[in-house]
Amino acid sequence: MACKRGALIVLEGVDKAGKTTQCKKLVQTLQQSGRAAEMMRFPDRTTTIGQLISAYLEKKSDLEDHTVHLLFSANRWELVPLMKKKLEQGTTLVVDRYAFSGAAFTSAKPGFCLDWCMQPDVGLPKPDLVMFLQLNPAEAALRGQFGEERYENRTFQRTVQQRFEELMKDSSVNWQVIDASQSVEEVHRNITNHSLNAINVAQNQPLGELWK
Ligand code: DGP
Repeated sequence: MACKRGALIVLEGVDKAGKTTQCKKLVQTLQQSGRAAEMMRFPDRTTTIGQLISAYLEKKSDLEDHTVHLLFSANRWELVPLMKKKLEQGTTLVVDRYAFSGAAFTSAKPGFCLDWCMQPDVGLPKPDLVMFLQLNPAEAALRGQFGEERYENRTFQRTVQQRFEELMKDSSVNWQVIDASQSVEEVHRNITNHSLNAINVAQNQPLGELWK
């Protein structure tokens, strides 16, 4: 019998929502329960394209806005063969940010519409589940100052949040909103429940294509 495919699970949210912590905990819990699971993150700063993006985010270089948008997308596409291979082998992928961050962050810049921003990512592997870690700006502020990287300021993040809300209206994507103001353990329990469901459903379904 062919091995059942893994699920593609994405965590999204504005900065400070706790995505990275929750991705790591989810992978650990899945592994401890005997399931094959690995974490990925976008941007993946280790590739050649990722290094260009990293320098841009650290403000060590300036790149034209359309250009950097396409680089972020290219960084996801270059990992697609590896993602598909792992999923086919039965490994569940827990991904810290994906095309939704791509569309939300660039479309928060003046002169960009959401539709244009989504186009380069059309056809990427479609997540079986996208969890949006919801945290209002006041709660995010309590979690400390933003760092020094590009995009890390409150006004920009508020616009990003609005763009995510637009994206969540798309019912072709399995969105789940998670209240990220709860304790780390409570958020983890919620995320684990949704993920176990998605893993069960994904086993019997082919991998889809995003925004198609
Ligand atoms: P992180 O490594 O998760 O801190 O993400 C780096 C920053 O880049 C964060 O502010 C969100 C932003 N970002 C992530 N993906 C994209 C993307 O595809 N396009 C744009 N413009 N920004 C992105």
